Amino acid sequence: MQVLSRLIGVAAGALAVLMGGSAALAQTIMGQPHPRQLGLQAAATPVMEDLVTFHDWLLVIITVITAFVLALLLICMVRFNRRRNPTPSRTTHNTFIEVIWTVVPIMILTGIAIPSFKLLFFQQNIPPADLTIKAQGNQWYWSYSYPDNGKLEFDSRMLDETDRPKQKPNEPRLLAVDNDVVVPVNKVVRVQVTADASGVIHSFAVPAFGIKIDAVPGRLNETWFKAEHEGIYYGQCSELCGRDHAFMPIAVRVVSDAEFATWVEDAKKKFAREDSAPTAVAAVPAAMQ
Ligand SMILES: [Cu+2]
Repeated sequence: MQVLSRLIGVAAGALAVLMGGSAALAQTIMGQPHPRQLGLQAAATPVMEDLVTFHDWLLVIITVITAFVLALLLICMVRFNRRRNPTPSRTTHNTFIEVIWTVVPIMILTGIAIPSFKLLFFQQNIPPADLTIKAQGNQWYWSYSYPDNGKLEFDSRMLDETDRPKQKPNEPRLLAVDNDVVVPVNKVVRVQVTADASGVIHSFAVPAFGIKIDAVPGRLNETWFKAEHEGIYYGQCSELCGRDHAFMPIAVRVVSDAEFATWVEDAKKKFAREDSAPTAVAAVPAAMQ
């Protein structure tokens, strides 16, 4: 059933792209939820591709089991009800059936466990990274640093509905931020995740990348992604963390190597200037109306 709904979801997405008539729309649909979406967001990393495959595999198994149990129930209800079968059989024990109902579940569980463990190792073993970024959850915004690129640090706050239409009118409400995290395409990016030492637990999650990892004060968690398509990918804090939990989105902009190099140079100047200037304590973004 869900396979069907996934197909409908994909068809609806394709239709939206055709109606919009632009590749840009296809790209935006990739990294964010879209109207009438069913199923998962489109995969943008090898990990998410495997997650989707695994999800679909489980769906097949669940569907077969459910259909089989339903068929057995229906057969029992129709053929062995009191009216049609007034004198029930007293049969107990059937070695063949007992072996079957022991062996088949073992085979099913093995068929789930093998791809599941493979996927788990794929997610957990971080390959040699081309770039490391550090994401810190604060109350209630994310801040990012690029340890490979010197002192490059900045905050990323959600644009409220006063600023977003002016600054980023094409980006979605509640997901657009002032400063995106920028990463190069087709590069392994290691993400170190933590939270403000005096703060609370957050969770760094980007659905199209298949990553979700807790940001815990005083601990450094690690995950990785390798985005295979350029575009903007949105995520949200996925740990109930307090008042503005719903208003601390994550926006990752995946660009070409050349664009990334240019961005790093510009960002160094931009954020260095902001750092050196005497700054007032930035206001926590107000909750949306
Ligand atoms: Cu949070």
